[in-house]
Amino acid sequence: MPVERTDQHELFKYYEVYETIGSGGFAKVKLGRHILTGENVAIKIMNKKDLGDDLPRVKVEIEAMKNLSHQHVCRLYQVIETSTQIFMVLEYCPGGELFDYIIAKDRLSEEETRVFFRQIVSAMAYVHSQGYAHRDLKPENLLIDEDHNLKLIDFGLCAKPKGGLGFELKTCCGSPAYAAPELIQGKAYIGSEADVWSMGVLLFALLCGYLPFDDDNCVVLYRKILRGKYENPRWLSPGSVLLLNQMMQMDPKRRLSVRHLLDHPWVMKDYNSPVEWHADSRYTHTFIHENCITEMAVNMKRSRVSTTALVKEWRYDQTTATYLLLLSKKQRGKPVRLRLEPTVCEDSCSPLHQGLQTREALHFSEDEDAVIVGSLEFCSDYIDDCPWVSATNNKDMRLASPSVEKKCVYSPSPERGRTMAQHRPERRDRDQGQTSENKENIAVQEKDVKIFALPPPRTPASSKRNARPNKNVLTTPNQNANFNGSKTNAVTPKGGGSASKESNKKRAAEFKELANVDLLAFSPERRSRSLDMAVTGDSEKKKRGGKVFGSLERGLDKMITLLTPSKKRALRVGPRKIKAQYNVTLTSQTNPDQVLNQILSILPEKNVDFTQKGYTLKCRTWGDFGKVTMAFELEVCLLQRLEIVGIRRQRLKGDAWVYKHLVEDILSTSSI
Ligand code: 6BB
Repeated sequence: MPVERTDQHELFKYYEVYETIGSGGFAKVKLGRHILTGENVAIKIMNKKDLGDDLPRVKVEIEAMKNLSHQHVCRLYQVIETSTQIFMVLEYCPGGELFDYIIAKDRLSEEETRVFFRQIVSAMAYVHSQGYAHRDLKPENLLIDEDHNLKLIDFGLCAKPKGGLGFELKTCCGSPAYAAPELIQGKAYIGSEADVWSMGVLLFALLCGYLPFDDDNCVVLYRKILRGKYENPRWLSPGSVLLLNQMMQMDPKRRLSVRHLLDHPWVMKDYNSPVEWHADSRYTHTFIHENCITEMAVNMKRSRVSTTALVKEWRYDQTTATYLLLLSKKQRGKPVRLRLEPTVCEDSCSPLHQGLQTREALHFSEDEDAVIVGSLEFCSDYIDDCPWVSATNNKDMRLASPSVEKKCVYSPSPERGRTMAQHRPERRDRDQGQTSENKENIAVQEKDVKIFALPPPRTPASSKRNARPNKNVLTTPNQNANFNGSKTNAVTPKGGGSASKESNKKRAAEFKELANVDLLAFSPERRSRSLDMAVTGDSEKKKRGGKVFGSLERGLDKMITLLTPSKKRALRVGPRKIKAQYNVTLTSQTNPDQVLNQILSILPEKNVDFTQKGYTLKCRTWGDFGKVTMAFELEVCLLQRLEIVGIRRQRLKGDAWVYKHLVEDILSTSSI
C-alpha cells in the first residue's frame, strides 16, 4: 500500500507510527502513539484508490463508530482523510484477537466463556439499541484490551435500517461460517436476529475451540448451516447445550433475542444479575471532564469555555483524540498531562492546534513498516515490549419490511476451497457428542452433504495429529518430539546457522555483511528521502541528520541502536528471548536452528511461500488469481528462563480458522 508523502505528513503530525499488526481487505492496521498524550493507539490505514467500491463501507464504519460509545466497543479517536488516504485512529487493544486467545487455550472453560459472553451480550444489546446490526460477529472482531476486556471492532458491514432495526435487510454479508441460515438463503432478514445466530456460533467457538458448521467448501458449509445440525461435544454442560440451541435456531422468530440473553439463566449463573448493557457514563459524551479541558486549554492557549465548545463538536479530529486519550489516561489513574513540546512556528502556535512542529522525521521503510528515524529511545523500548513479542431487540418494530439493500458482500476471507483444503484436518470421533437438531430445519438435499463429523476430544487439529506423533502444537510443550537431524539439516538460517563454533564464525561474518548492507541502506539518497519527510525547518533537519547519521561514524554499536526494528531483527545473531505468551508454541527442543530448519523444510510442502529474516519467517499463501490469501509470521525464539525454543506465531491476513489449521499442520508436521 504505497503511502503518499503529504498523507504520511498528515498522520505523522500527531502520531508516531510503528509495526503493522494486521491487514485485511484494503486496510492495514499499525501500532501508533499519540504524541501529545503519549497514549498507544491502533491506526487503520486505507488507500482510497484501493478501496474502490468499498469506500462506502469505510464511511459506514466511521459513522457507526462516531455514534457508538460503549465500554465494549472499540473507540474511535480520530479520522484523518486526505486526497488519497483514510486513517482511522482507534483504541489500542494489546491482547489482540479473541480468536487467538481461544486457539491458544484450545477452548475456554464455561466460567471464562461466561465472562466474555456477558461482555459480548452487553456490546450487542447496546449496538442494537442504537439501531445498528453488526453483521460480522466473530472472534476475530473482538479484541482484548489491557484489562482483559473485550472490544468489538469492524463495523464496516454494519447496517442501520432507516426505519429501525425491525426493518428487514437484504445484503448477505459477514463470514460464511457465522452467517444465519436466512442470510444464506438470500431472504430478507432482521439484522438483530442474524446477529444472535452469529453470537451462537461465537459462543460455540468459545466453548469448543472450533466451529459448529465448518467446511473448506463454501457450498458444503452452506448446506451444513441450512441443515442446522451440529454436534455438541461431551464437555458441554446441559445449560450450554440448551443456550446454544436457543441461539442457533433455524427459524429466526424462534431464536432468542439479545434482550432475552441479558437475563438468561446461563448468562446469569454465578453473577445473579442481568448483563449491564447501557453505556458506562465514562464512555458517554454527556459529561465533560474539567481537568482534561484545563490541560488542553493550557496547551492550546485558549479559554476553557472555548476549549469545551471545541471538544463538544466531536469532530473526530486532533481535539477529539486528545480529549478522549486524556480521559483514558485519567481513567487508568495516570496523570492528566499533555507532553510539553517546544514549538517553532513564529506565533508559537500549540502542537495541539497546529500539529507538532518539532517532530522527528518519519518515513515508511521499504517493507512498508513505518519506522522512525530519530526518537529511537522510545522506539527500541517499545519494540521489545511490542504486544506480539512480548438494545433491545424490539420485536414490535418488525412489521414493515422494505428491502433496502441488494448486493452480496462477504467479509474478506480467503478461499475455503482447494488451496486450504489440504490444511484442514479431518474431523472424526463422532461418538464424542450428541447431535443438536433444531426444530423447523429447512429441508435441503442431503445426498451430497458430507456427514458432519464430530470433533475429537479437544481440537479438530488433534485428530489429524493422531496419524503422527501426538502433539499439542499450539499450546503445550511437546514431550514426544524428536528431531531427526539428517532430515532437515540442509537449510542454514540466515543470521542463524547451527550451534557449532563453525557456524558461529559464519554468523559473525554474516553479521558484518548485514551491517554493511545497513550502512548502504542509509545512503544519501535514502537519507534525503527521510529528510524530505521531516516536518521541521532546516535547522531541525540538520540537528536530526546529526543525531541519526552522524552516529554512523561513531561505530557499529551506536548504529544498531538507531536501526529500524526490521533491520535490528536482521542484525540479531541469535533468536530473540521472549516471555512465554499465548501466541507462542512451546517445543521441547533447545536448539533454535534445528527448529528453524524443521519449519523451513516443511513450508514448501504445505505450499507456503516465505521470506526469511533471521529467525523470522514471513509466510504467505496464494489464491488462484495471484492474490495473497494468507499472511503470517513464524518466529523461532528462546523462552526466557525456560531455556527452550518457542515459536511465536502471528496472523497478519486471512481467515482465522484456516490459519489455525495451517499453522497447526506446519508445526505438527515439523516434528518439533
Ligand atoms: C486494534 C484494532 C482496532 O486491529 C489483525 C487485525 C486495536 C488492534 C492491537 C492488537 C494487537 C496488539 C496491539 C494492538 C480497531 N480495528 C482493528 C484493530 C485489527 C487487527 C487485530 C489483530 N489482527 N488494538 N490492536 F490487535
